[in-house]
Amino acid sequence: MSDFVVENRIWNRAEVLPRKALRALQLRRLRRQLEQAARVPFYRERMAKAKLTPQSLKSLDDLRRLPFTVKDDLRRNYPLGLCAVPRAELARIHGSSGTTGSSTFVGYTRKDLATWAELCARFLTSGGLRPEHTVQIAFGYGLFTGGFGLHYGVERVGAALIPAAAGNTARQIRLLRDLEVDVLVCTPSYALVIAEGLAEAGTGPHALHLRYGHLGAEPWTEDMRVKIEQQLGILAFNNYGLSEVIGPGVSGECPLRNGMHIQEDHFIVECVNPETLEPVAEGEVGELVFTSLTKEACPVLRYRTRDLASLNSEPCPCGRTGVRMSRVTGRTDDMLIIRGVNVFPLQVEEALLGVAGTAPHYMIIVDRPGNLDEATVQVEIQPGSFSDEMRAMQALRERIDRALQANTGIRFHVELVRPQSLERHLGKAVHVRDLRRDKGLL
Ligand code: DLL
Repeated sequence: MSDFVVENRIWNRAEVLPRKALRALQLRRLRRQLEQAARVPFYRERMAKAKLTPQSLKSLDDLRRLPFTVKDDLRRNYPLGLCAVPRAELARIHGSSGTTGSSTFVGYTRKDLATWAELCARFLTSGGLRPEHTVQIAFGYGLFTGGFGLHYGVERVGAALIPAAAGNTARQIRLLRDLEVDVLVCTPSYALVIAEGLAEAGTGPHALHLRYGHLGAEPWTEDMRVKIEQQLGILAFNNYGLSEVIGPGVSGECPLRNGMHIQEDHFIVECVNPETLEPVAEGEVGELVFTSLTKEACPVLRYRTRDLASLNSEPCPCGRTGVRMSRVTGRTDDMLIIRGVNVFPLQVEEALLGVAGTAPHYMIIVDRPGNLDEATVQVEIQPGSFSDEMRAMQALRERIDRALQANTGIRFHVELVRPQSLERHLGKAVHVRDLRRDKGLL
C-alpha cells in the first residue's frame, strides 16, 4: 500500500531541484537579495560593519557573518523603515498579529505578491488541492496574512474560492454543506469550532463533501489533527509562515505529512540555540531563523522567528528536496516559567488530548498569590463525559492531573468546566492568562 495519503502532485519543478543545484541557486539569489537589502540603511550599515558585500559573498556560510534581525528591529523602523523600494512600488501592506507587543507592517510589490501566490499554490497542491475543487477560506481577511495569502494561492491553482472569512460558524457550515466545499482553510482551532457546530446541528461529517483541510497560523498537535480529521471527515495538512518573512507559504506538508518542506529556493533556514545563538545539531529543537532570497519590498536577513522546531534534511520519498521542519513545539516567548520549571502550552494540550473524555478546549491560568506560583488548567469535558456523579468526575480529574504532571513536571489545579463554557476563537486561539504579568510580577 502506498504511504501517500493523496496523489503526489508537484506544482513546480523547483520543489524537487537536486540539493546541489538548490544550494547554487540559493547562493546566486542571496547575492541579489543582499543587493536589494543594501538599499535599506539598516541592512546597509550591518553589511558594512561585517565587511560583507554581494560580490564578496563566496558561500552560503558567509551569511552567518551578519547579525540576526529581531522583531524589535522592525519596531524601531516602524512603520516601513525596512522597505527596500520606493513607496510607489508597493502593491499591498499587511500587518503582523501584534499578539506580543505593538504590531509591525510588511510591504509587498506586485512581484512579491506573485511569488507569495506561487508559494501557497505549491503547498496547497501538495496537500491535494486540484483546480476542480471548491475551497472555503475561513481565515480573517485583513491585515493578517492568512486570508489574502491563501486566497491568491487558491486562485493560482485555479480552484473555485469562497472567501467566507472567519466567524459566523452557522453560516460556515451552511456554505460548506450547500456549496459542496472540498477544502477548508482556517486555523486548527477554528476547524474544531466548526466541527463542534456541526455536531451541535445534529449532523456529522457525512453531511459535508469536505476532503481536505489546510490548517496553520498557530501551534497544534498530532492528537488535535486526529480529532479534527475524525470530526470533519477530512485529511488535515499543516502549513507554516509568518508575516515578517512573507506570510503563509514558508513551508507546508507533502502527502507524507511527516514535517513541512521549507521552500528553500525562496528562503534560507537556520536553526539555532536561542540562548547561545549557535546552530543546533540536525534533529534538535532550536529557534528557526529565516533569510528571504527573492523579496523586493521587505527583504529580511537572518530573522529570528522565536518559533521552536527541529529540521530534518533526510531525503523525503515525495521527491521534494526542501528540508523539513517539525511542528512548531512552542515559541521562545510563550514559554511559561512556573516555579522555576519551563512549560510550553502545547505540552499541556498534548497531555489533555491524551485523556479520554476531555475536549481540546482549555485555558492555563498562572498566578502568584504569595511567594509561590500557582497554575490552574481549566479544561472542558466532552458533552457525553459530563456526569453528575462526583466519583466519576473525581476520577477524570485525577487522570488529567497525572497526565499533566507526567508531561510538564509540575502540578496544576485541574478545574473541569462544562462543555462550551470556554471562549471560542475565530483566529488564533488564546490558551494562557498570566496574572503575574498583569500584576507586574514578571
Ligand atoms: O500566522 C501566517 C500564516 C497564515 C501561516 C495562515 C499559516 C497559515 P503571523 O500572524 O505573522 O503569520 O504569525 C506568525 O504564527 O511565528 C508561528 O508562531 C505561528 N504559526 C504560523 N503557522 C504555524 C503552524 C501567520 N503551522 C506566527 N504551526 C509564527 C505553528 C504557526 N505555529
